[in-house]
Amino acid sequence: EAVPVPPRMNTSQIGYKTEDKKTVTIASEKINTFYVINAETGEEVYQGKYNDPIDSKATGNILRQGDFSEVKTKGRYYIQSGDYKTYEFTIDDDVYKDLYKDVVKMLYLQRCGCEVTKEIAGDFAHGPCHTQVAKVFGTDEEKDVSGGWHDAGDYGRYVVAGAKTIEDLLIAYENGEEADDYGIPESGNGVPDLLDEARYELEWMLKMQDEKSGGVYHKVTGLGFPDTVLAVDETQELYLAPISYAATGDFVAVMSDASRLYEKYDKDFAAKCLAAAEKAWTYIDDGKLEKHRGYTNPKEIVTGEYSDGKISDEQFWGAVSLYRATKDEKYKKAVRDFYKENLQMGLGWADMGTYAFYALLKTDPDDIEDIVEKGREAILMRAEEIYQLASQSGFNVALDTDYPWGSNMSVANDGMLLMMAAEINGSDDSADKYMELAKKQLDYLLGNNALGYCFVTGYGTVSPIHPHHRPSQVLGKSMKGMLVGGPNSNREDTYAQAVLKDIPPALCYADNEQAYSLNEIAIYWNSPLICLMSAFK
Ligand code: G3I
Ligand code: 9MR
Ligand code: ZN
Repeated sequence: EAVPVPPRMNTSQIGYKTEDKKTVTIASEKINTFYVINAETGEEVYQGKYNDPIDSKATGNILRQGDFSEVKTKGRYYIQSGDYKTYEFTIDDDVYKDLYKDVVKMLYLQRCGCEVTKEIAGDFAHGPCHTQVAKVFGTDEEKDVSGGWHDAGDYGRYVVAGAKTIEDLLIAYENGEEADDYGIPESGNGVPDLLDEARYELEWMLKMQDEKSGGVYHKVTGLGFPDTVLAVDETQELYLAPISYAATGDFVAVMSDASRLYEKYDKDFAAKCLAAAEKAWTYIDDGKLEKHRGYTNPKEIVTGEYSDGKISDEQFWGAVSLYRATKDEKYKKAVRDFYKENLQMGLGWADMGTYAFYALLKTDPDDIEDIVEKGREAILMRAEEIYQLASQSGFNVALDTDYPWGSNMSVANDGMLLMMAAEINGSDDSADKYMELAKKQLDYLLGNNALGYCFVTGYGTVSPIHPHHRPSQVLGKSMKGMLVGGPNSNREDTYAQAVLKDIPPALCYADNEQAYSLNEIAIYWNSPLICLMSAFK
């Protein structure tokens, strides 16, 4: 099978707001000049020169970037250089409105255990799915854990993945995203939609806690991945996989945050979240830290493992968030006790250190100034690292030649980190530079990348139409508003291995429904995109 040749010139396929920084990338060593053309009139509105060539190992090409930020007049455009041109894009201040709404609504469409209505979901509507009780693996005990979001292209519900997703929504909310009109059933109820949507997952997560020990089950899935069927047709027996320290630490963190943020809207719910967090904390703070291990699948369960050998970051995040919510001295002490020099930084489902430090920076620092300072340094150091790597990439991203599974999440997460750095920085000129670069992470995801894909389904000129997403596969058309995983240079499915043998890292992608290591979708890939877009929409 031939791999399609990507276009040589790329911009965001959605477009830019009038005042945005705007860049185009061309794969060409020789061409020096580009022309911005009004697509309606054919008129040339701007002429610019490309920057110095970049020898891009990730793409196997020489790349050059051109800046056309000066074009600020609303309209429809494309850019031309010699025989090459970009897809058309728009310059307008409401250019992200519909896209953002669908990217948020995607989470509603992933809801499990309730009716997803025809009115909102169209052909992706369904009745309550996965309502059967689950067996606690290895016992005869049964438990109701209905609700939550389907994780991804499969129908598993995983706590660590859910926790990242929730946290991204809560961060966006705390930074001012309070809209209540995205078209979910709760829209217009006086509670911001991001909080309503996050609560759907929080309510499920509360059920995932073992009341006795306070520990939290790692996930609920069948023993194996479902066939390619609709959610209501996955009727295999569901199992609660063993309690894990990662899930429990994450649970403490998001429940603590929920207790702070829902207080204003629903005191009872806030109190319930705090009680659950404190109970879960007792499971972690058991005086036997040296015995804590990461989760691994029992051999009978082969669904997503979300294994993570390093759990000190989850536990530290729990301590920090509980302290932030309660201001209680005993949790401040826990912050110190659970702090480690080599905590895993990150905003992933496995590496939560950055969430922890970001939260810590918003907490009363008395007596823990040294740890707070370490957090600030770590975030700013990473921002500077992203900045350096991005300047050598040709597409303004920090991916080098290692494109991991879900590389689009890495890009969106980097955007989030740059926003955090801009916020905590203190000196304003680097705040501007970090915000500009954060915005460029969005431009990459929307088309300014080596593949010439807008990686959100249903948007842009060329976007995935065959995602690994069971409902889309069964219905034979893609659900809208989903961010796919994107290029993965490790080629971790048989399709990728067969088709992408000699392809450079940044181009290891195919819009094929079998290629789950490239073209799956996930709630926690949409969520950093939501958080990122909330600052620029
Ligand atoms: O940790 C290494 C890192 O050291 C190395 O630099 C990098 C190289 O690119 O790879 C890193 O490991 C990868 C890991 O994700 C962390 O990024 C593994 O190769 C990769 O196999 C692993 O992929 C995960 C995948 O499940 C397989 O376990 C994805 O992150 C994760 O998003 C994905 O999640 C699945 C669920 O299991 C099931 N539901 C769907 C969901 C989305 O695909
Ligand atoms: O559909 C599954 C997807 O959600 C996972 O990310 C992926 C990797 O764990 O596995 C997918 O399921 C496939 C399974 O691993 C192998 N047999 C085919 C399944 C569907 O393509
Ligand atoms: Zn379901």
